Amino acid sequence: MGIVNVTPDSFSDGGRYLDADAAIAHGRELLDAGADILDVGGESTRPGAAAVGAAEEVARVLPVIGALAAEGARMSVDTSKAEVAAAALAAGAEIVNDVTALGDPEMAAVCAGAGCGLILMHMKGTPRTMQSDPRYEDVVAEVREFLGERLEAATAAGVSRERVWLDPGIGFGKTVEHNLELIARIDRIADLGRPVVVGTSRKNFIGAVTGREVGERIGGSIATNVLALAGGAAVLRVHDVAATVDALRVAEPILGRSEPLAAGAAS
Ligand code: PMM
Repeated sequence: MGIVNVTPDSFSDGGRYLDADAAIAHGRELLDAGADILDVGGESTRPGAAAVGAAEEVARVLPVIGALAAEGARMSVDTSKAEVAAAALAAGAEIVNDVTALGDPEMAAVCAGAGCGLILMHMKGTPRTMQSDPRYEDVVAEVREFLGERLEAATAAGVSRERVWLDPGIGFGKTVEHNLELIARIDRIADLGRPVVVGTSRKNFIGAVTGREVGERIGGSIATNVLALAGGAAVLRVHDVAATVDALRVAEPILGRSEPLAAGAAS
């Protein structure tokens, strides 16, 4: 899954693709580099980020989704707002990537009605507050329990279980140690029985471990993605698609996996 952030302030690529044409061109590049899905987002969720209104978010993502859908791209929309999700689905997105796991009470109905894929992610707190001293008794158990509970909430609200993917939310209300532990135990999330999405790309914990600036975290990002794959992750959300695809091409046969990573719809 290649990341297309149409935002002024995302932590690693904020401002670069705010212009629709630049974002569309970037999306094409990621597809050429081997991405199966583009994750298009109009609101930054980096620690401390300010919220964006629905109208502004729609104005950012819709031209990008519309243009890339016309070219046959498979896309998720990275939004926590039902209104934005509905507009993006109408414009051709097939998956809703909701980092609040149905925080908007209308979101499940939108997804159930559209029959789209739905990514439910764990976050402790909100982007504004989440990195101020997050604590868990047992981070893997707590994230697993939350995701299992949100999966049940989604299905109770009419979303087909087969359309849901789960994401431990690396970097969302977690210390460096929490993130490393979650990546080490992806198998515990995968055993909930749904495909697992993992997003580690260029995140701060990689900087904390390597001492590298955001643009120099590709090696650390690839290490986490290969290990997440080995642990049973199905979808890897990344900025550096070409290098990650190379790494996975080598890792997959070693792990005895020959299927493309994210083949078919959210199933
Ligand atoms: N991370 C970010 C944004 N959206 N969605 C999912 N499902 N999982 C993630 O880990 C995730 C996400 C923040 O990263 P960015 O600012 O590079 O987009």
